[in-house]
Amino acid sequence: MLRLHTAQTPNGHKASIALEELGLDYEVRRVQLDQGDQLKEEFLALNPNHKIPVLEDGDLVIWESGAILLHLAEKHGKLLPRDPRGRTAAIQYAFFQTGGIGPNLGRLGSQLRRPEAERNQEMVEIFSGEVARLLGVLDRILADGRPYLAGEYSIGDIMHYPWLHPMLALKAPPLMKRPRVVSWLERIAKHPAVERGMAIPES
Ligand SMILES: N[C@@H](CCC(=O)N[C@@H](CS)C(=O)NCC(=O)O)C(=O)O
Repeated sequence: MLRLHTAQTPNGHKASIALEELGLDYEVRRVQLDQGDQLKEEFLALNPNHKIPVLEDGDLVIWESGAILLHLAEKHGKLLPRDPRGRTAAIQYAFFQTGGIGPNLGRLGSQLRRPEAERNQEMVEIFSGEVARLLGVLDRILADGRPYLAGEYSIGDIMHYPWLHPMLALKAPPLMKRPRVVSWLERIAKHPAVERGMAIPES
């Protein structure tokens, strides 16, 4: 039995995209973050760090999106290249996302969602500068013409997509300046499982 505790957020979408890519049957438990469901004892028993996504796979409980995707990919023998170098590269890009685009775009987004007068302009500049720099790093990685970060489609790509999707949808200038990154995201978007994963949980 697979049960995904999730919400309509980029970190939640990483897990639902991976589950859809693998064609697995799973139950979805919607966590209402704005109502504090994640702080309730029942949820803290699953993840003391009070964050989605959480995956229950039988009696195994996994939190942290990277750990969830790695577990699923290893268990089902997909979304990780078979050759050891490619496999290591895919894991490297997954970790790169959790330490890079994730926290920086997350903190930038939380500043930009505030009314302008309440924003910390210094923070906005720091995080937007770092996001622009990380887009440049992705651009350099993709400069050799590889279709996906680790050569073939992997958890490294899935980890990035839901975070960069809003920038793609908004045609955000720092992203549009990086046509290779745009093409890579558009390539990922064409996977039917990505569209399905992005729609979970249904509202
Ligand atoms: N490093 C974690 C981050 C997860 C995360 O930040 N989840 C957010 C939603 S995108 C959350 O549940 N926040 C609720 C809270 O912090 O109370 C992961 O990759 O799974």
